[in-house]
Amino acid sequence: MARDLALLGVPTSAGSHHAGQEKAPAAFRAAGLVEALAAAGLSVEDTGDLAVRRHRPSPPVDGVRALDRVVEVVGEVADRVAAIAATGRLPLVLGGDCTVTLGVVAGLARQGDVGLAYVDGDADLSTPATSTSGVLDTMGVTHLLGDGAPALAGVGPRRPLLAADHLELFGFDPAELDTGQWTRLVGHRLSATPAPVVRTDPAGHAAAALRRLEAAAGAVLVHLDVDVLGTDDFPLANFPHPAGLTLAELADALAVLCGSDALAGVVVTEVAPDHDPDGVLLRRLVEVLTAALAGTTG
Ligand SMILES: [Mn+2]
Repeated sequence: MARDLALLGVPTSAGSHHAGQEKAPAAFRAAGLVEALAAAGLSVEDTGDLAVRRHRPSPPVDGVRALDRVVEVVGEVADRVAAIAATGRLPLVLGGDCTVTLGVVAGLARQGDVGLAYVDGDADLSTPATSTSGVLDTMGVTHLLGDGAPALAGVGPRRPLLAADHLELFGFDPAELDTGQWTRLVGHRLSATPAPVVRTDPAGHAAAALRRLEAAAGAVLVHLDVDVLGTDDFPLANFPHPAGLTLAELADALAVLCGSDALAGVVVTEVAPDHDPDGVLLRRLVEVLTAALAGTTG
């Protein structure tokens, strides 16, 4: 699989509950991501990082916190991703919190049609009107679907950024969704494969989700929020998800998703390096990512 990757770091925790995720791009590099990709035979250019945006406590306005900062970083991500994609390379984007994915989708959408495999411990279907936290990284899918704060839902070349059939929710913990989130999931007729279902056949369910995305869209972006992993075994994420997938289950699913001929990019979010001071977990994640991108899993 000859692939040219362009790595972009987005060190932001502006859209999160607290600081820490802004350290993730540097931690990925320290864990040897670039060298591992190259050793696996992939061509990779490290295009560097955007400016650091560390979380600042701020009161909610119209139900959301830090909207201006998040809109700013999302716009910068969109510009950089569009520039990478225009050169024919695959963006490998290292967040940062989950709002980074809005910018990746917006950037790829400038090039054409894109579908999204949303591998995440949550459905991120909170809304400004119903959220008790006002934290924007709990509302990413809401904004992708054109709802929520207009400044964020409108960051891309079209609104909604994604039609409902261009989205696959994959690996979320069903216990994390409140009745409002379930109602929006069903109301949009979203395709959803929660963690207990993924676990029965990770590769098979990933293949089914991929087939649906490839049929609906010309290109497929893979979003990986590491909180899809069970945090009792693999406590790398910002927010704990005890009922998440094992790393082996994720590896099987990710290999299928990243094996798509329509793969248009990968974005990894919510890594909290402070939870992994020796980099042990991150090095294991780097192995999984590298194998998935190089097609060498199993
Ligand atoms: Mn998320």
